[in-house]
Amino acid sequence: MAEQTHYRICPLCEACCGLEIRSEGDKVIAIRGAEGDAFSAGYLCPKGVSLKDLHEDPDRLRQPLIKRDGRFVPASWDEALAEVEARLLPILRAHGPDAVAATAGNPSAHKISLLAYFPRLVRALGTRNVFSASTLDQMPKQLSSGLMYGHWLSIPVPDLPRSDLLIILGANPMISNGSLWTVPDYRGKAKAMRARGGRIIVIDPRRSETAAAADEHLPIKPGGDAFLLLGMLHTLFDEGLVELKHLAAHVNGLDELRAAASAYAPERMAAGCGIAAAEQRRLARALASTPRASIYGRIGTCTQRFGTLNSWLIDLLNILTGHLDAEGGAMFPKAAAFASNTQGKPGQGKGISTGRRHSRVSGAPEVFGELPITCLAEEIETPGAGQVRALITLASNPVLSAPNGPRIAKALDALEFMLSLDIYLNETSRHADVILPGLSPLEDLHYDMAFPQLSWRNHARFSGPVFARPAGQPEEWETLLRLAAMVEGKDWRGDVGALDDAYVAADVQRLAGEHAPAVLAALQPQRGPERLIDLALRSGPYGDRFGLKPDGISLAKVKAAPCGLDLGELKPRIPELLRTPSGRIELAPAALLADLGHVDAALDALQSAAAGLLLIGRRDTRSGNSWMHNLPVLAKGPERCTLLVNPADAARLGLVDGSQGRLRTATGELLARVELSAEMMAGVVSLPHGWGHDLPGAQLGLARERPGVNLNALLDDAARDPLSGNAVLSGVPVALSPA
Ligand SMILES: Nc1nc2c(c(=O)[nH]1)N[C@H]1C(S)=C(S)[C@@H](COP(=O)(O)OP(=O)(O)OC[C@H]3O[C@@H](n4cnc5c(=O)[nH]c(N)nc54)[C@H](O)[C@@H]3O)O[C@H]1N2
Ligand SMILES: Nc1nc2c(c(=O)[nH]1)N[C@H]1C(S)=C(S)[C@@H](COP(=O)(O)OP(=O)(O)OC[C@H]3O[C@@H](n4cnc5c(=O)[nH]c(N)nc54)[C@H](O)[C@@H]3O)O[C@H]1N2
Ligand code: SF4
Ligand SMILES: [Mo]
Repeated sequence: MAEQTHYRICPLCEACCGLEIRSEGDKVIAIRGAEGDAFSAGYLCPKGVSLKDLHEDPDRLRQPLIKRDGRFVPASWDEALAEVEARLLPILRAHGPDAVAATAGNPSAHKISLLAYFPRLVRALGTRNVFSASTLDQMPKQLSSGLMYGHWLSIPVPDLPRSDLLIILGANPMISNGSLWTVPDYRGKAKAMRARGGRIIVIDPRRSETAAAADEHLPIKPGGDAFLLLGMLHTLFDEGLVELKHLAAHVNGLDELRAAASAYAPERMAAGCGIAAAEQRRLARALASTPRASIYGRIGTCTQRFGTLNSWLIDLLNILTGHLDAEGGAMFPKAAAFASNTQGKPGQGKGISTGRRHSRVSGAPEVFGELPITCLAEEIETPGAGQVRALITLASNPVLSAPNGPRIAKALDALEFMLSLDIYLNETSRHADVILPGLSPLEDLHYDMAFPQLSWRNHARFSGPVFARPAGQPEEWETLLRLAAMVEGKDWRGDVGALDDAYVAADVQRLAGEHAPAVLAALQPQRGPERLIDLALRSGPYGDRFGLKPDGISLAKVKAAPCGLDLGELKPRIPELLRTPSGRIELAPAALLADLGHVDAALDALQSAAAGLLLIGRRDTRSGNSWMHNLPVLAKGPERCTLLVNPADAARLGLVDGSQGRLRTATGELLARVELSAEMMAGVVSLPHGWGHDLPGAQLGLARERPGVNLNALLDDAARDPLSGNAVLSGVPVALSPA
């Protein structure tokens, strides 16, 4: 059989690497980075290689499963969907839309089939009980960005290739490959930047791989970032370092901000962050005095009580030093498709709002159309009108990935019906009544909707499937559309293309008004995601406008470049990007100023708290959240689910390397293998998340051999950033003793 070469974008993390995949018949022969890729230029990590193992994994589901008398049995697609209809619709009819909850997990952000079509199902359901991994991750940054710039995905990224100073907080791109910053080969780019004299400073409780490869590492008390950032903000005003430069005409609220900042002298903040006042001032001065510089914070700064404040303060530091929207600073990408900050009237908009609904039990406000995923269990457990009785999970494994996973597992068993769209029978989907499998990534087409909005360089890339999907197995968008139609009482068994036509016609009508018929005709005969991509590209900022701009791009043009189209380096976008009602950057949103009022109380509480250990997480190159531990190429090598303990702490507690340590919090208790590590700041221990694969009923043969333990069994699901609803996953007090 002839060997074939395919170019394919990796869907496994935010780096979005272009891969070169060689195949023979239905076998993968080799996977490597595509040297000619317009965006990632040959980079890949071991997870990219694992796409072969994922494709071949015997545990990966290829057929729907229905639970009968407590056991899963294989079913046809028709049988499985009919089962959903028979069990889900009566619940909806009897108890109303809020009785059905839906949760979308991390892979949903990486698959257009899921990201574009999940909202169709959610709208059809009409439920307020929508949850996602966003409230375990980046919701604070989305909220602060929305409040400041007017849209949830207007998030600036460091312009590393032209930068001379980058300060990183709470991110480890050397291992994570970047987050809210699509930057394949961070390692190479950082090395090149330093080789030409640039400097990188990393602020992290652990001397992470990124810190080890930087010019400086400053350990910070977990959860202490708000204090450091406020100390730096204070310094900028106090020392007359504020220089808005090109942004001067585009900001609101500078006076309110100056007044608010005056209370946070670095000397007072030092106790909260563990970083001396002189160091806080030095960091602020370095940022202000380096012409091309930025500060970037990621998940470590979001998964805290003050996640939204941190996210805001980071952008404020960039703005007040004139580094936002400036070359070498923090810049806004301009995506070719799907970016709300390229749609509508440039420079002004409706802004964002939160709290249009609230969760029933805790009263948590809706943010970006969702409720905090840490509210899921209580919404199932608590009786009364609006109680959640059925759940649809989409690529979501909250039993391992959300705080108090064991409570969630128990709650799932109390549901009247649960449907999982997942590719594994795992810790969460084992609770389902029906599982509908997705495709292997190699059987799916790929276009990133979200990540070009966060990319180090503008680009557009598409990849088609490497292999044909198995006969009879639908693409996931088709399944989602059938489910949406089912819920809406339409004929869901018929032609899925016709269902798609109806949804798209409504979208195009909104977008194009009187031109809708012509636009729809121009998109023929495409269907599904390809039609959405073509529509978005052609009507987007580089698009051909359906012929009005003949040099512009379309899906056909992107497809004609199998290694992608480069759309150039990042360019300044203010004021065009702004979508606030004022048409300015809001420096001092009222909700954020109000939350500042809680910082003092937190500082007092910190000072009176007994000095104990604080628990943080970590990521590993050969792991991807909770679901890649069943792939041989990633599972090999040393045990990864270990508890990193500073040697001095270990000695004090009587723990030796390799021994079992007992971790205890108010929420749970577990045993973890201790690994002594001088990387850890004294008083801080680290356990990775996404482990605990020994739960009964899951079908993950390899992962079960070395299951690890579930960090989230220790974390309190009541601990949230009240503004964004984001879970607190870092800096959690924990007791540790020899087992
Ligand atoms: N303590 C702690 N907890 C954390 C974190 C942390 O740092 N510390 N990180 C958080 C973060 S940032 C995130 S994003 C979440 C992630 O947590 P989740 O959103 O739960 O996502 P994953 O753990 O990646 O699990 C993905 C699920 O999707 C399934 N899946 C994979 N591919 C497909 C597909 O193509 N189709 C379908 N239908 N299903 C698929 C997998 O089998 C798995 O069940 O975890 C969070 N949890
Ligand atoms: N290999 C691999 N790559 C991944 C993933 C994976 O599981 N494995 N997951 C993907 C996902 S879903 C995401 S969201 C991204 C996340 O990507 P990153 O944001 O880069 O996340 P981490 O690698 O967890 O790095 C977070 C850092 O924050 C530090 N930290 C913890 N608490 C604090 C604190 O209070 N303050 C400060 N300043 N630092 C703190 C931790 O020590 C850690 O070094 O990674 C993605 N990439
Ligand atoms: S860094 Fe690895 S997992 Fe992420 S996109 Fe690239 S190859 Fe895939
Ligand atoms: Mo994430």
